[in-house]
Parts: sequence; C-alpha cells; structure tokens
Amino acid sequence: MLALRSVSAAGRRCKPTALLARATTTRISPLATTLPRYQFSSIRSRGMAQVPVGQPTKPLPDKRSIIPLEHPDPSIVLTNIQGDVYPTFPKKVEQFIFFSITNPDGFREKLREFRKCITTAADVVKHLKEIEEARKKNQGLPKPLPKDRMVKLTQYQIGFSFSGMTDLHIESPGDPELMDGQKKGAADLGDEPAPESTSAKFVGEHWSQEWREKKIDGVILAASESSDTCEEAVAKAIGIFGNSIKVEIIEHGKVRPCEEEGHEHFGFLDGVSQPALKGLVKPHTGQLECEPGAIIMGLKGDDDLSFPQGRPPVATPRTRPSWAIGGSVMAFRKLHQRVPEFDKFLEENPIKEPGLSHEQGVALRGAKMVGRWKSGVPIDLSDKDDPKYLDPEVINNFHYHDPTPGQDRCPFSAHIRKTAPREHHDAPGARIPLAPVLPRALIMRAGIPYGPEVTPAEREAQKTSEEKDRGLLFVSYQSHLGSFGFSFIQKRWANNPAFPPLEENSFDDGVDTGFDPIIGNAKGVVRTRLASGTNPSLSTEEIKMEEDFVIAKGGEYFFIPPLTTIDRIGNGDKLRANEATAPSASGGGAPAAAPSA
Ligand code: N7H
Repeated sequence: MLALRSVSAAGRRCKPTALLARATTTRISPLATTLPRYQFSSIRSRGMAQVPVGQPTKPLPDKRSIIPLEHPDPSIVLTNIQGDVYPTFPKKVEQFIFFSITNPDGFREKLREFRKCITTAADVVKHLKEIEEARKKNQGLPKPLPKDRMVKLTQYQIGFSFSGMTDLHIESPGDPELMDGQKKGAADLGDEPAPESTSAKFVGEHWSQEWREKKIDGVILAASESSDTCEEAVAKAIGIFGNSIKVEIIEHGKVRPCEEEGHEHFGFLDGVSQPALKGLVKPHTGQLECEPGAIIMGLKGDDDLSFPQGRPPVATPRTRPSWAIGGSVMAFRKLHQRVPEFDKFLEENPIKEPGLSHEQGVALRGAKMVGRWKSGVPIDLSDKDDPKYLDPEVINNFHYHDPTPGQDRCPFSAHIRKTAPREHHDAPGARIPLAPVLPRALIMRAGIPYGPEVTPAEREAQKTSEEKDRGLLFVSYQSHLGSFGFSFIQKRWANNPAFPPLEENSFDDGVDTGFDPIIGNAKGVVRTRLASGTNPSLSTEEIKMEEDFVIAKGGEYFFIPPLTTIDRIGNGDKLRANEATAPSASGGGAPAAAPSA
C-alpha cells in the first residue's frame, strides 16, 4: 500500500488519485521561489497545518486571519452569538442542510432540544485555542495525522429564511432583502440571463432546478474536521428534528486535497482577508478593521449612512427589535466555477512583456484579475510571487496607495480591489465619499469549496464536463445585505463597470474600470464583460470575457438568531418587528440562559 502512495513536493502524502487530480489542476506559479511547503500552508486551516518530517520544528506563526482577543469587549455576549457568524467555524468538511418546516409546533419542540447543540461564538473561541495547542503538539508529525491527533469538531448553526420566519411568526429584523428572499432578487444580482427589460421577472435559467423549485425555510450548518464526524453530525441533527422538517437540499463542502487545501477551485488561496471586529479580534498589521455592528445586529456600528448634499455623510444607528440583537444575516450562494474555461482564458490572454515567459504571463494575468497570486501574495505588494509576503503581518498590509493611488500594481477591476477598495479611505478626488462606506462594507466570509477536482479529460477539452459540478459554497455574514453587505458589494461594485469612477480622479485613463472579472455579472442575455487595467504596461487595454467563469446555481438569505431568540422561537413567542426596539449601540443581548454543548 505504501508503495502506491507518493510523497508530494511538500513531503505530505497524498493518495495517487488525489495527486493525479492535483497534477492536472495545480500550477505553482513559475515566479514562485522554492521554499519549505509549510509556509504555503492554508490560512483557512486555522492552525491545523502540519510540518513534514525532517522540517525544522521552530513554532509556526499563527496564520489565522481571525485571532480572537484574550480579553474581548465584555459588553459583547459571545455565548449569545452563533459561532459561524463570528469567529467562523474552523473546518475541513461542512454540510448545509436546507429544510422546509412541515409542522411548526413539532419544529419548535425539536428546536428546544437542538438548541443545546448550537455552537456559540464562545465555543468557537475555545475550539481555536484547542486547535492551536494541537498544532504545536503535532508539529513534525507526518500527514495525514492519525484521528486521535486531530481536534474533533462537531459544530452547528441554524438560521431561517423569510418563509421559515413567517411559519415561526418572526417579523422583519430590519433587512428588506432578507425578507424578499434571494430568488426574488436574483435578476438584480445579475444571475438572471433574461433581457434587462424583463429583469424584474425571475426565470432562473442558470439556477439549478432544485434551487428554483424547493421551498427553503431554514438551514442547519454542520462543520467538522473530517467527513466521518460531519456525517455523524448531520445524521444527529436530522434525527433530532425528525418529521417536523423535510430535508430539501443538502450541499456538501470540503476543502481541496493536499497542497490545494485552503485554495478555491481556480487555485487561489482563500480566506486571507477577513475584517478584524473591534473589541473582539486582535488585528494583524494592515488588516481591515470595522465595528462589530457591520456584521452583528445591534452592536456598535450597526448603522445606516445618508449623504446630505454638500455635507459629510451622516451615520444613524439602525433601530432593531431587541430579539435581533446579537443576530446576523447569512448570504448563501452556490457558485459554480468553470475552471477549465478560466484556465483557457488565461492561456489565451497571457500578459506579454519582454523577459516574461508564456507561463509567467499566464500567471500574471490571473494575479491581476484577482489581485493576489495563487499563493495569496498581494500583487499590490509584489509583482513576483514572493513568499516573504505570506507573513501574516505582511499579507494584508497594503492600501493600493504606494507609491501612487493608480493601478500600476493592482487594477481597479481586480476582484479584491472591487470588493474591498481599501485605498478609498482617503483617495484624493474620489467622487463617492468611500471613506465612511468601506468599514461598513466589510463582510465576514465563511465559504468552502464543493465538487471534484478537474479531471484530465476536462483539462484536455478545456471545458467543464456536464456531469461535473464544482465551485464555492459562498457564505457571508453582515448586519444588512443592501447597506453595505453582500448584495451591495455584488450589485454596486462587482457588477458595476463604472465603479470605482475614474473620470474625476487624477488617475483617469479614459476607460471604465469594468467588471469584477471573477464574480461580476453583466445582466441580460449577453454576458460579455470588459475589464481594464490588467495589463501593467497598457492600462487602457481591456480584456473581453465572453462567458462567465462563476455562475450562481442558487442560494438564499437567512436570519441567524442569537441564542436567547432561539429560546423564544422554541417557546412559540411571536417576534414583532416593533418589539422593545433598541437603537444599535453595544452588547450582544442577554447572556444565553444555558451554556451550549
Ligand atoms: Fe471573493 N477567487 O478565488 O478569485 N475572493 N471570491 N467574493 N472576496 C477573495 O482575501 C473568489 C466572492 C470578496 O479584503 C480572494 O480571502 C471566488 C463573492 C471579498 O482584500 C480570492 C469566488 C463576494 C474579499 C477570492 C468569490 C466576494 C474576497 C483573496 C466565487 C462578495 C476580500 C483571498 C467563486 C460579493 C477582499 C482572500 C479584501 C477575497 C476569489 C466570491 C468578496 C482568491 C473564486 C460572491 C470582500
């Protein structure tokens, strides 16, 4: 058996099949210098990275993007907040159980039982510590680790869509798009290939049949360190709810194999930039910071902005019903990725510069479209895939300013610059006063890849096989979808070729920024998208993308209640929108009555 296994470049063992798949999908950037593999280990793996035998045993730096403070703001009640909202579940495997409620009274009774299983923010903080301890102890051991060396993780979260909220007598916590549901808003998100004129009507040609047709009232997340633990967790949750629910769809997420762990299917390291919530997270150098209310309802910073003419923007705290405080809105999107087609596009559009090989030109074009090299190195910091920029105190320490606020290094259209335009904190001449918007437009991302690796046949054909579905189960948390959470970012920034507006800026070069090349959607039947700025020596050059590389197959928005509100739902209380309203200020609501398991 051992003879059949191979040792990867990293010294980590992979089964031959996994290696074969990786060999056909992984392109280590030709610009990458040789370095011990562990330095590339996943940030998302949250400390579960291991060092190959024979490597130095110097303690690894803690690469997690979210490091909870030892002494968090005591007014924020971590036992009352569900744990994937903050600090987000550490995981290698995750299943999303989408269900309809068949019997609301029976469901309430079962919810009282399930409540004990819900993993709170306080629990996740503990898990992260345990994982960090285990990581230190396991340093130097070969992979895969024996089961008894892994921290066993059974983590649950529950949330409700608008239709589920209606069944359970929960009124609006104050987010119109949550109450409309994602299907209704899909045309506006650009998922809809119908002509603009009919964009109000949802046809849903791109959405899968099940996502178009099923009634989704709620979601249970089960996240673990292994498939076995996750399967057990799913069986237990479904067993608890019994016939009070009907399981409509289960989506299966899993980190990619071997060196690709932590990387999404196009090959880029994911989970690198997360907001540091003030009072909860110890920020790394340069990490974007925001008030916790940008993610969690009712906390400081859960506010709206208005832009009175000729005057600075005004922030007004949102008024939330008391039962919403400590809750959040989850945006779930099943995003299919057309990996061979994306790679074909790069192959056919390499950046051509003297001294750059074809392969280097291909890698550079990809990095310019995303804003980071596949390793995670930001192109704003380095035009080479240089691992020294992977240091957690360096990897997010950039603001697109240096040396000028132009796009010589990172295109305005790059995915990470479109979705988090860091420089607009103080960009001279910026038409939209983005400085107050950006810290409110930070989302907590907690997605996981799904589907198989690209096969040799697909790679050969440069086309995704009809039987293969792979992509990202995208999850984000925010206190408000439209201002300024997921749907704001998707619609107003990624899908908007005129964002950021260049014409009034000193770096005007006469063309629109264009679409986000990764997730930007051209609404309508014609999906062709242009993006400028990806050629460093010709910023007016526009790349033309005839087809989408990322296609939304479905999704929904969910209210993720605080634990005290789960208790009230279980008890059959009617939760009114105008109940004991409280302006958002601080605190995570009352402590949960019972500690969670
Ligand atoms: Fe994106 N990708 O692989 O290209 N994303 N994303 N994303 N994304 C990021 O910082 C990707 C999607 C954001 O603070 C990285 O984790 C893919 C949606 C934001 O600098 C990479 C898909 C939305 C950031 C990717 C996808 C966003 C971000 C860099 C879909 C919101 C942080 C690594 C299949 C509407 C930006 C990292 C910052 C980062 C990719 C979806 C938003 C590599 C493949 C739908 C805010």
